[in-house]
Amino acid sequence: MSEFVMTLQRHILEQGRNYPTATGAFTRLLGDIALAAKLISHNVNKAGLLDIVGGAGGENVFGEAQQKLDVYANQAMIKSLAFGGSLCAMVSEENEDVIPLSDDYPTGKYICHFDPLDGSSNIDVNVSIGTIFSIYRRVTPEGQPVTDEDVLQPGYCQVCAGYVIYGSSTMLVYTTGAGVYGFTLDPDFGSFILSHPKIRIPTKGRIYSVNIANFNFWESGMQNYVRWSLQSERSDSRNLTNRYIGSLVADFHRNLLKGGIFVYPSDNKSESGRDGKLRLMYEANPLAFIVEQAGGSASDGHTRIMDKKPTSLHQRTPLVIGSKEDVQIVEEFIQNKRTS
Ligand code: AHM
Ligand code: MG
Repeated sequence: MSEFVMTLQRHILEQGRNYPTATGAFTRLLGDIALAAKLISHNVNKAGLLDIVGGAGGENVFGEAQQKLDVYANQAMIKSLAFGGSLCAMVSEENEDVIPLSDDYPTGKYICHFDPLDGSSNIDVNVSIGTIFSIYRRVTPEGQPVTDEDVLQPGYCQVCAGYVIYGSSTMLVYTTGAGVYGFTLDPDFGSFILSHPKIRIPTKGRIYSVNIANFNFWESGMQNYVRWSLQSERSDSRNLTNRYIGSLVADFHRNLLKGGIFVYPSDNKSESGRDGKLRLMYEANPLAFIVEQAGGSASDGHTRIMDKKPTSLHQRTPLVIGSKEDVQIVEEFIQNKRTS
């Protein structure tokens, strides 16, 4: 064996060597996230078998307590992260407020925002779903209660972001600002093994991912973009192809590896549609950090996602994310700088 296998744990430790004053808290935190990912992956994989999809409550055929998978995933994240001593706050898409940490355990300087199981409409039909996470360092003094200043930091303050995709295999992809690395869970060893080092997204791609059923609710700029993408004779002579799973992590992951763009723009379907559908803190910011580290970009059509100053935990944002040149094209259409 010329090279020893690179597990996620070894990778985090090696990256930590660049920070001689590191306390190990961050390494522990990522280890806790990996543990939650394994628990969730295990349950996602036996979802049909154990009849744990569907409503929470009751027992399955084996007499085990049933839990909806998204409830389970949220609990798995909370319980895995709560006691490691690295965090001073946790924020979940599934909880309205900041999740309190028990006084019985030590706390640390990090804050973790997460969407425990994104793409929940796909749970019951065996389509890839994912967990997304984002880590910040607190800005107020340690030992004090956390404030909005700590939990509502802009995306450019993230120290780490990642996602886990529960697909044909389970993968964890993360960045700490020094490139993007993907690890595949080896079910035999129970370890995440480095399978995708230094992921780079092509500067332009062929794939565009949008929910075309919302066409009539979009602003004219977005409609013009899709009309343009349907033309066979475009000036860039690329044959575009549409791929939309409706599971953000899966759509994003495919486009990250193959090149392309995912757009969930603002719409006038409802009052809140103006802000799009996806959440700034749990979905847009972490994926924006990853895509930028891979050479792509992310915007709300006008502003870089990571420059947006959050005003509330569950704030929504329109999202244009993927290959750099493709994001630029969509921005030009959305800003009505071009119409064809
Ligand atoms: P969720 O957090 O309730 O699962 O919703 C987010 C999901 C994303 O995974 C996906 O990109 C989007 O909703 C799909 O929305 P739509 O069905 O409107 O196209
Ligand atoms: Mg979500």
